[in-house]
Amino acid sequence: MRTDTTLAIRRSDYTEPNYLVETVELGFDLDPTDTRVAARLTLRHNPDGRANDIVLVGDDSLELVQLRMNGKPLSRRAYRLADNELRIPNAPEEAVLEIETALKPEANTSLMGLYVSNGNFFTQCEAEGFRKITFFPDRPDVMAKYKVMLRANREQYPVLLSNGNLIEEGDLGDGRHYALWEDPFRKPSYLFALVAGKLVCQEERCALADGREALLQVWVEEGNLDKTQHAMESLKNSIRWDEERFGLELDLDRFMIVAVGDFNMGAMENKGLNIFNTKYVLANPRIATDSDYANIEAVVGHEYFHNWTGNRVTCRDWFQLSLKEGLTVFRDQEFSADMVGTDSGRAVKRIDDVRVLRQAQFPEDAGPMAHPVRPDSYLEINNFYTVTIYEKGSEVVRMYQTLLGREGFRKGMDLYFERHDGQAVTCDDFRAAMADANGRDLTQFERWYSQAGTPRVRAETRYDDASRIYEITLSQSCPPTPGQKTKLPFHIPVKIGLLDAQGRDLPLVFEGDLSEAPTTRVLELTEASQTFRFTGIFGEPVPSLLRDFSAPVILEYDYSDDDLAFLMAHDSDPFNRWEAGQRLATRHLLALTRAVQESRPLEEAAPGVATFIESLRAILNDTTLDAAFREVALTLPSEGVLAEEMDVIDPQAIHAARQYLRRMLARTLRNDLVAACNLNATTGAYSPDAASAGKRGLKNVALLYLAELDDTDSHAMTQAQYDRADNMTDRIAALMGLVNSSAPGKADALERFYTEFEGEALVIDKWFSLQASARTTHVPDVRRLMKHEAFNLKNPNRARSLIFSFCNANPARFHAPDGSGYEYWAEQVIALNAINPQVAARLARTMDRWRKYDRLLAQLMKKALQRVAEAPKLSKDVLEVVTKALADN
Ligand code: B3K
Ligand code: ZN
Repeated sequence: MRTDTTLAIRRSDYTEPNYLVETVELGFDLDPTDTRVAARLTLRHNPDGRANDIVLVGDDSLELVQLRMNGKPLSRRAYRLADNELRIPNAPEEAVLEIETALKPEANTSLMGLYVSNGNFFTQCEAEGFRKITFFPDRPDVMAKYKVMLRANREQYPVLLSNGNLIEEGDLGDGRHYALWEDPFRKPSYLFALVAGKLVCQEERCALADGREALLQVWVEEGNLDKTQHAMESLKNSIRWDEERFGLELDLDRFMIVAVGDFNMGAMENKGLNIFNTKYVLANPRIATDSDYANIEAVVGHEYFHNWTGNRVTCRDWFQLSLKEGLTVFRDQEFSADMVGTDSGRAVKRIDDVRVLRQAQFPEDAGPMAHPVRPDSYLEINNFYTVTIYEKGSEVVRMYQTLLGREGFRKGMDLYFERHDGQAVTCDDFRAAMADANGRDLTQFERWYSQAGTPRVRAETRYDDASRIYEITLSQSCPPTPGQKTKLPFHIPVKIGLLDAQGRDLPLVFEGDLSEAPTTRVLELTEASQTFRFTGIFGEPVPSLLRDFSAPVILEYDYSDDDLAFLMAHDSDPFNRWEAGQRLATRHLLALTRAVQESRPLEEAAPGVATFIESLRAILNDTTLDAAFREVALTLPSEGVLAEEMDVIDPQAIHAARQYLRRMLARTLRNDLVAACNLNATTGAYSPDAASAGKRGLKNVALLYLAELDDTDSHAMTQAQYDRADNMTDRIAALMGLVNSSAPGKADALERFYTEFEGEALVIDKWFSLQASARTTHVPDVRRLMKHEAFNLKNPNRARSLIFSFCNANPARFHAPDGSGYEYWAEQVIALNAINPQVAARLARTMDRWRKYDRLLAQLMKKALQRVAEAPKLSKDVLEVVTKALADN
């Protein structure tokens, strides 16, 4: 098998570019089968660069039609073109290059570079897509000013968009027209974008804090203008929020969002011309759920916030990706939290974010693709747009705020922009700004960037009755990860509180420092082990540790069941209140899982479970708590999170145990659940605001518990909600209840749903996804759905809705003991590899944890991985993932 490690790009190999590009003029003659691109680049030798070689990169798919330097055609001997590199040796200090390339956008199924989606042109250049358009020093530390001329048939492509300001537009005769765009800001090539086609827009003028006015537009295909309002509101809220929270203003006169149905990721922050997956733009109550609304707000915010964190200050090289992504995720998380406003609303947002981290990033950190927030090497950079770079990266940024306080963090941000506006910089530069603005030594904090793996923090406590001293000893360790056997201690902020017997927070006085007595403190753990002493503690308290999840670690403490029930009922930190419930649930679920494995009766397997359900009853009925909080508190840890808690993963046993507990809960709390459904019915016109969404969320969690009973009452209730629903949130929840049951109306509901929404691609995605993750769906059913007329492997949303949902969100069926799920997976990875390597590589990641499964499953998984590894014409993307999965380390 190939292990092309020599192809790896290493962070330590970084060198400055030989040449800098001052200006880029691009002329596009757009045609789906033969697009011509004329590029005119002015280059200057970089004093810090090494040789006088101009080095440009261009993809295999590019045809080089013409190449001229300083007005003269370059002879074939004056440059070298090999392995995607165009090198002009001994070039002059200043050079004007004119490059003409020919491309075939319609044949481009990778959705990188210039491609066609539903007849319209779009680009995606991050990370290395610009090289599919022209030969260029396609690296983020080369920043230039762009002027872009677009020419195309007017009837087919009435709208022509690119970055920056529209300078001129007009007719070319012969049925064609043109538009000339100029971006006043220097930018790296990955932020270039163009859009051309039949599109319409909703637009608004928006007053900015400095008195200027900006034109905001949301562009969509005809027929979708009834679905753009929420994106527009989200954009305006984002603009206001960044002004208020960070003093950052929109620097353009015009800001555009364009929705496209074929897109590899969520969205892209191209300067002034954000391109979005339709999933994160289009919404109205008929087609979008509450979480769609929330996601749209978050992604619109995220891309907008990139305008400063990413675009104005960008990355020196792709190893620094988290510099912009971790920071921008942190910013979008804070934005969403501020938009909810209430303390408990903020906590629910925090809980949701931590759930994602645990569900996806912790396993990544424990698997073969584990990498530091600032990786050291890669084969294919697209494989590093990971939950580690994004979500763990955001946690790392959040820790600065926890350590420095909100104001200190803001000072650090201000200094970062003061120093680096217009530059391409590193994660070290960001850390230096935080340290210098606050006079803090953050040297050790660097290890969060360089060491992979999820640290474990073990807490031990001791109470001394005589001296009234309470001691907390924190010890940290971090498991080995590929290429990193041993780790040095991290700088970990551990936020804590202590609860007295009545559940009240105690003042926290450090031994020897009576100056302050707050009820929450951030302990800074920097050694392998440290002890913190609190004085004046009358009676042994219950510790509330890692409040608000103050660091991305696994916290271990020997809580008794009673302690956890107590925290569940009293902790003033809503995150830890939720966390206590999750710890208890996990404990019981793991006990039940073991009983399933050993064929012991489940009734006796988890003795404390009845008490736990009573604690949940109290929360369910506590109307002083937000509905959204009650919803998350009632949600059991997912099968994936439970799997990570086991030494050897047994998906069937986990599933059986979780189902058992869900049914038991439904039986025990039946009346309370029915009441919750009734009390939380929302009336009047649909609104996606947090309070209404919270009510629907609680009601639907309750409904889905009841649906577990699979009896005539629950069938009737679910069917009634399905029939009456006037919004997608309620409708899809009811459909899920029906599909996972034996309700007589289930087939009919599925069919009606399809017919009603046939024209709404995003809803049909939900229809596929819901079936793919239903427990009644087995491998043959997924294969059958693949043959459905609406299935299309080339559309990433559709592929994700069926294939990914089955492989990643239906563990009990995917891990069928006969290995049929794995065979299906291998076939799909291989098929996607030929179409879209990025999407294929994402799917390939499903097998990351194969070594953790029981021996029989692991062998079958390994076989499937080998089958993929040996497939012909494997992309670098897939090769990297499967090679790392199979490697011994
Ligand atoms: N920066 C883009 C991601 C581009 C992915 C390239 N494979 C989206 C975002 O994080 O905002
Ligand atoms: Zn981003």
